Parts: sequence; C-alpha cells; structure tokens
Amino acid sequence: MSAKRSARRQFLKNGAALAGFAAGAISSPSRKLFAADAPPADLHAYGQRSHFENDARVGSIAMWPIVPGAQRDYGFRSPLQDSMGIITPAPLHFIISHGHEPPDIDPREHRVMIHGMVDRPLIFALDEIKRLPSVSRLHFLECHGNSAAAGPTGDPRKVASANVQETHGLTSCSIWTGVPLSLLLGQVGVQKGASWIVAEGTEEGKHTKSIPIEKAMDDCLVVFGQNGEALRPEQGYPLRLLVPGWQGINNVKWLRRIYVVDQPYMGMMESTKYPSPRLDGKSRWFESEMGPKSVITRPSGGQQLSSRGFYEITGLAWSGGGAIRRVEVSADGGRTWKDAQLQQPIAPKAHTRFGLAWTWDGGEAVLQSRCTDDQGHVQPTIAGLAKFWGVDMDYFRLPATSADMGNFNAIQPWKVGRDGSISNALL
Ligand SMILES: Nc1nc2c(c(=O)[nH]1)N[C@H]1C(S)=C(S)[C@@H](COP(=O)(O)O)O[C@H]1N2
Ligand SMILES: [Mo]
Repeated sequence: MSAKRSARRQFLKNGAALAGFAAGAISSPSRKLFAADAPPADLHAYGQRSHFENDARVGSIAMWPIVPGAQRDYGFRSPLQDSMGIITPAPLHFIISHGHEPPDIDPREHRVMIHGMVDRPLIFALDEIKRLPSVSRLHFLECHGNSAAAGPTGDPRKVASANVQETHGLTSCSIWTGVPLSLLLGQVGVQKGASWIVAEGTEEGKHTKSIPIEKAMDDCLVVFGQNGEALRPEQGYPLRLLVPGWQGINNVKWLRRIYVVDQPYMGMMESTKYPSPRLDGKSRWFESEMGPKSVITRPSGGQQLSSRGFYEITGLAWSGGGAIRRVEVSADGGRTWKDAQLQQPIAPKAHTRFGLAWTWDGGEAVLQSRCTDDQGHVQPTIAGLAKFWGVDMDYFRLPATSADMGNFNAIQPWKVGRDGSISNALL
C-alpha cells in the first residue's frame, strides 16, 4: 500500500475517534478542523502554512550571456521584511544558481569523490557520510552580490521604493547538519604541500570553487540537513559544502567532488564573474570573508506606519568574522545612536536578531542600524566604504560596472515620511 493511502487511513481512524468524542465535549472551532470540507489528509502528512500567509521569494530566472551555453541564472531573494527570529524557512531561503536548473539527484546513487594530493582517494556514498558523527550549526549564507547586484527593479541601492527583500534578500540563515570537512579530509590523508581544495557541483555547468586548505580544515561542513530536514533541491540536495562566513559562491551545492591541489584552480566563476572590478581596471580576487552587516527589517522600505506611537525597531545583523557583539540603532539620521537589545541565541557567523523600542512622533525620521562583531569590526557608512575602496560617492551612482561590485555592507538608512511611508534613503 502506498504511503499516501496509509496516511489517509490513519487520518480516517483519528477523525472517527475525534468525531465520537466531539459529540459530547468539543466546541465547534475544534470540530471544524476535521469537518467534511477540511483539506485531504495528504496535506497534513507534510504540513502546509495557513492560506492567509503569502510571503514568497521574488526573483528572476534571467538569461546570462557571459557563460557560453548557459541558459539561465537563478536569483531569488528572501522576504526578510516579514522574517521572524533568525531562521529562514527552507522554502524561503534565497537561491543563486548560475545557469543551470537544480539537478534531480537520487540520494541513493549520489557519490562524492575526494582525490588529488591525498594518500587514499575515496568515494563516499551519502549513507557513509551520514554514519559519521554529525554536527548542527547555525550559519548565514550571503551572496557577495547582496545589496549590489541588480535585482528585479535594477540596482536596489539606487531605487527609492526598494524594500529589504530587494536590498538585502540574498542572505538567509539556517541550522545546517552535516559532518566537518576536516573529518573527511582526515580519512583521505592530505599530503604535504597541498594548499587548496577545489569543490565541484553536479549540475550541468559543474560549478567549481577553490578554497584554501586552512579554511577547509577549520570550520567547513559537508551538509545534508537544513532546519531539521533534508536540504531542499534549490539548496543543494542531497549534499552541499558549507563555508561559514565566506562569500556564498564557496558553498558548492550538489557537491560531488573535492580535488586537493597546491594552487587555486581559477574555475570559470571565480575567474570571470566574481572578482570585483575596480575603477583602476584591477580586480579584487579571492576576497572571501563577508564583512559585518545589518539591516532593519521592520519598519523598512515599502512598509507603512499606521499611526503615531510605539514601534519596535527590529532587524538582523551578521558578520563573516564571528559573532555579533553590538548593534546600535539611530532614528535621527545618525546624530545619536542607542544600543539595541540582541536576542539569543547569538552564534558566530549567523544572523542575530536585534530590537529597540521607538516612539514615532509623526515627524520625518531616518532609521538605521550599525553592527560590530567580536573582532571589533564595525559596519561602515556608504561614505566610509567609498573611502575604504578609494572611490568617490559617484562610483555608486554611476550605472556602469559598479553594480557588480560585491561585498557591499554599508549601513542602510530607511526614511520615514510624515505620512508614515518608508523609503530607501541610501543614495
Ligand atoms: N553547484 C553550485 N553551487 C553553488 C552555486 C551554483 O550556481 N552551483 N551558486 C553559488 C552562489 S554564487 C551562492 S550565493 C550560493 C547560494 O546558495 P543558495 O542558493 O543555497 O542560497 O550557492 C553557491 N553554490
Ligand atoms: Mo553568489
């Protein structure tokens, strides 16, 4: 008998038992849950959200002509404006996939090979990896193009009507379950002189990324779980690499191969698309760690304050350098700052939720947040970032290549108008 039919039978049994009981004691709201017009049992076998809830990813599957033969580029942003706490539900996790559909992989047939400068090259089946001692860790992922790469309405930094999904939606945070990469590398025995690994995905385009061996041995994970269940196909089912705190591109999905080598591989992605262009014609390569960054998610761009009075200003902060130690919030355009409260848990290289009480007096206000990580690194203003990169502010205003400049972690100001409307006041 199919699982579906047995679930239905179980449901009918439960329903019958409840109906008998309901005749005497249960009030009408409970009875309604099992009324004749209730959804079929299959809907309860794997839970659905209420039909009143409609948060969704927004994005595009764009043509991406740089890659020969590639058809599409997936870029879907997470609805952070409605996020609660710090976990991103898997169906709302942002997606970046270069040029190819998420492959449909049978986990029983999936293998990952580790070879190159090793004593014992090995091929692992998924079950063999799952037999090893696993860990579960809270980590954010962020595409280095977050807040910079053009979204559905253009460069989100320049669009006054942009909401936080458009400006910051290429980051998400999950509890990832898997095994330390160092454990697998220990089993194959990394040889002296090996200094990089090259990780490769299974999809048609074989996304590859070089990662220094020190990072591979440090805190990288080979993960099969996301928020208590198997990874979603969009996130790399059945196996992906997790490289905590580093640019999203390192987190190779549909992982099938790790090649241990003594120099970076200069794969197509890392040599053509991801180096950040500079005005002097040079590029920044292998910048990996994501800087400290935060954003107010409520009240935020596109939302509307309904009346004067109390609002909690709340948002998310994260840093590739470690744990968030402090978040300050300003409601007066940066003249004064107050320490926001940080909600537990505060994990290294994970989204951290902050909140600060605020009373809107009906006047104009500019809301912004600034975070500091446990290495003492402080999130910069856009002017500070321009200075750091040796460019002037026009650099961000010009349409040119600046749209591709990644690792943009400037403070995000939201402007509250007298009518309670909120808009993007970055540029
Ligand atoms: N195999 C494979 N892995 C990949 C990619 C890809 O296109 N193919 N995109 C990378 C990029 S650029 C990012 S930002 C992250 C996004 O992870 P997510 O789609 O799970 O959010 O995956 C990385 N891993
Ligand atoms: Mo990315």
